[in-house]
Amino acid sequence: MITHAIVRKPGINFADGLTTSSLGRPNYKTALQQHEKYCLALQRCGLSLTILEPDLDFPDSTFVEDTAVLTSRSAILTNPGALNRVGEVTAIRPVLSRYYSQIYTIDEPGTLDGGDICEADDDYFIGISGRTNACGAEQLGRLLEQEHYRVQLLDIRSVPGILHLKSGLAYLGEKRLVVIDALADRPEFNGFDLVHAPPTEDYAANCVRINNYVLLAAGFPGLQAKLENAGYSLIVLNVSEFQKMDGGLSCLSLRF
Ligand code: CIR
Repeated sequence: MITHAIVRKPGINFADGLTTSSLGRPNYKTALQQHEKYCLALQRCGLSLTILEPDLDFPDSTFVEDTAVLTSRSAILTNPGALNRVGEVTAIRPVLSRYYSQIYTIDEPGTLDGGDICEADDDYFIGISGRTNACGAEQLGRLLEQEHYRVQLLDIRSVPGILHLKSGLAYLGEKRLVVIDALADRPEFNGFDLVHAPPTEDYAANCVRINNYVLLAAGFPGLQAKLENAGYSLIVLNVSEFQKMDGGLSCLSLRF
């Protein structure tokens, strides 16, 4: 059972963050409204929220997921792969220390973004991406193995169109993953049921199972129908302004 989430409101300079998308500049007011609805959805899933104020020093800091990896026993502070996001971690440490007595770090030359880490009960998939390097992935892998998780590294650097592993992968629980086609043949997923995101709906693969609900991005009817038919209770959210900044549903919170 997940009980808490940490979120950070987007700042007025949110649109100055990093992006590779060509969807245009996000509208700040709309982003704030979408963020508020996201927070309400987390509460509907039963979570109590720690809502952090905007941090104008870091326009991407609303994407809190990238700053830490949380297990049932420990918090692991990341070392983000984008230089202008590294400082975001400093502000997250005191927040996590309210909840975790054991805090580890990913250290240079290792880099790692939380968006590359997909937890699937006893398994962890770690993406090696443009942000997470092999050294960072191995550091995290060792920490997780100490906690008796099974760890698998996936090199996703040649997969077009995804920033992080979880841009194309989500765990639904009960040994079931949502995957984009470009990841569907990976042998690491043997033993899991795969729900394929329709080819034009890759963005929606970044959905989030929280307790009895699945959060899904609005505008992706194919994946929505598949998940509804499989019996999931969906909360469908418009996150268009975050998509413009290469972010999505999972990146907007740290859940534990
Ligand atoms: C970045 O490029 O770092 C941000 N604009 C988006 C981060 C999205 N995070 C995630 O998928 N976990």
